Amino acid sequence: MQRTLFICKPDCVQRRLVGEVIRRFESKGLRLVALKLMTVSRALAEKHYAEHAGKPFFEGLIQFITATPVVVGVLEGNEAISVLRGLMGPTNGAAAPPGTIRGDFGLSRQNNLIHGSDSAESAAREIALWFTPTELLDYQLADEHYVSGGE
Ligand code: IDP
Repeated sequence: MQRTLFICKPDCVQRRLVGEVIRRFESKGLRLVALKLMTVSRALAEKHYAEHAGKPFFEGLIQFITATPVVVGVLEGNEAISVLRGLMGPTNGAAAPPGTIRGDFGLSRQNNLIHGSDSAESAAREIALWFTPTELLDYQLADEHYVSGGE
């Protein structure tokens, strides 16, 4: 079992696509272990995107992510990190394949609806950045055995 962080970015919230995006996570079999609606401070945004500091798109990205609320959450499941990345699609919405969130709903590189951790190290760092340990809930779903069990 892995945990991964996702963010429904401001464009996702503004376009009322949060329900559609979370529906895809649930349909796939991922389990929500944390979820909240919040406005992102500049300090948090800069920490979250620290690896991009200094890049030409960095300031625009910080402005974008702090402008209006986001929905941020943690998902758990078998290979949750790569499963979420697959559901998202590649960064540029214009190039993302149909069937992915970015491929189905956008044409932008920056306003690409969704963030998902890209490695186990990023997931651990990002979950600790956005959530306190008590906000991460431990529970089972009734269909877990059918969704993730077997070979
Ligand atoms: P990812 O979200 O697909 O993992 P990263 O390369 O980690 O992509 O970039 C983080 C975020 O920065 C992207 O999701 C996107 O919002 C923004 N971004 C990345 N590259 C560009 C760009 O060339 N122009 C504008 N924004 C960009």
